[in-house]
Amino acid sequence: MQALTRQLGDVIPLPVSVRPDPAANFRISSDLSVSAAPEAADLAEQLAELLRRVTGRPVSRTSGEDAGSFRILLDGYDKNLDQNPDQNPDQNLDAYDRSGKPAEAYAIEINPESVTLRAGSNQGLFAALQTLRQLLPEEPADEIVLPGGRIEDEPRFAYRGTMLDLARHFFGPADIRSFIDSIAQLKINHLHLHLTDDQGWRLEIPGWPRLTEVGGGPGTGVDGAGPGFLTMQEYADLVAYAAARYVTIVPEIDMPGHVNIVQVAYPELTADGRPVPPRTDAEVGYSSLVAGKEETYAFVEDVIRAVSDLTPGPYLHIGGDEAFSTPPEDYRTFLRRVLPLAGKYGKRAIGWHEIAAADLPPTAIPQYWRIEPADGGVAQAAAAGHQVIMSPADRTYLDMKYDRDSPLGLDWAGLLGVERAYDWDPADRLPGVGEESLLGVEAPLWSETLRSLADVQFMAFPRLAAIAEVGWTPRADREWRSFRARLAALGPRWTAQGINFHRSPEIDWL
Ligand code: TNX
Repeated sequence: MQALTRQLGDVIPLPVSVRPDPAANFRISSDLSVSAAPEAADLAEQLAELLRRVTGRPVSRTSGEDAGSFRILLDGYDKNLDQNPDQNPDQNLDAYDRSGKPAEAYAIEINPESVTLRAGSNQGLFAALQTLRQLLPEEPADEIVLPGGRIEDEPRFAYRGTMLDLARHFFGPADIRSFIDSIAQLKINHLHLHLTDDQGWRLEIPGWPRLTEVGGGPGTGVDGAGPGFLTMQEYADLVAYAAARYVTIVPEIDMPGHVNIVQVAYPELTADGRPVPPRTDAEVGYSSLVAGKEETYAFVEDVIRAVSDLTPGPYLHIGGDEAFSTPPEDYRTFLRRVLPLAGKYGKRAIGWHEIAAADLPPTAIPQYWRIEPADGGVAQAAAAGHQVIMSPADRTYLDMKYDRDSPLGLDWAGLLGVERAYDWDPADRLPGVGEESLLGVEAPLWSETLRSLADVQFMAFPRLAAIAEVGWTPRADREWRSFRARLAALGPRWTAQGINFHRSPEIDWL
């Protein structure tokens, strides 16, 4: 009996092309070795480590690209990355390689002699490794047989993201690292950190110490239950940790609304210069920076410069949502001054889609988050050539309750079951915003009702697996029944990893 643990296509997100060859299964034997190009040494070590864990056997590293039973091949120009000053191999997060192929494209070939991972970049090899991980058993096993055949794969969208709200409840570096580990396995490649809001400020900024002394201190967060902040060093370490897993951190500083804690810490930034009391309720739309005050822009520029300096990734999210207490003309004035600052410090601005009401620099990216079936501002931005990120709350908001019985979460966008998170398409969500306008999809997780990493996991999994497939797999290949069956098999893997996923009754968990 062959202990075939998985079929070749039992992977989330579903690969573009899966060609099984049942005559070519690979049986893991005692002499296991991994060979790789020197430029892919990190990946080789990760693979060796994974194999040691699931086989309980020693795994040797051999030199020479195609000498091992597991082979890692870097094809093409990428071998010369080191000679290219504008591409750092540790941070190779560009969406496309020079041949126009997505940088995450990869192939896996499994035959009786060997298992080969092949890609044009380390980023692609990392994606291949995540696929292979799902073809291996989740727990150590004596006999392991990998299904024979060939997978060829590449993403539909360059941007596949999720978001953690550190402002309503702070999650520390260990929790964030754990979350990064889980999302990277689903080929989610962007983590947006909502670092500031009315209830808290979670990133140290030079020259503005009270932001975190006050804004990260005791009693901050919703119900005062989520204190804490990241030092600059902790943030930089997290960015590096994410980059090593090909996850780009997208920092958000929310403005001009959602700034109550800023004005608690620095009353000179209120309209009349008078102090305001801290707030720990979950109301929105009552606070605003003052568009007509020069102090505002000195503050904002200091923050944007500091965050940009700490962030190697291309994006800076400036919020822009729910500025209900900012007069519309002030809102436009504010963004006319602030959006170009992202560019000044080398970043591409993302903003919640309300920013479409302002004059946008050509590279600015509106992120659609509402539940309405159409949005004139976003359609106009798309027509003007802007890329858009899709996060419609009724399909992607991981803080919505799964069903009426969900112990956590909100329901203003409706209940969001797993099928509902899966069964939609970003390219026909908004009229005038088609495939060619989409940078990708993101599933935000707001933390008003969350108190722990276990809560984060409960809300994110399994729905984030659905969004991961929506963002990666070609539309025509996606099918709920197939996804549902593959998802059932992820359950034991999450259990083995200690992930507190929601055992949704929509899935026949294994
Ligand atoms: C709306 S989504 C908000 C957040 C809340 C969230 C709760 C968005 C851009 N703004 O301030 O946390 O709803 O679901």
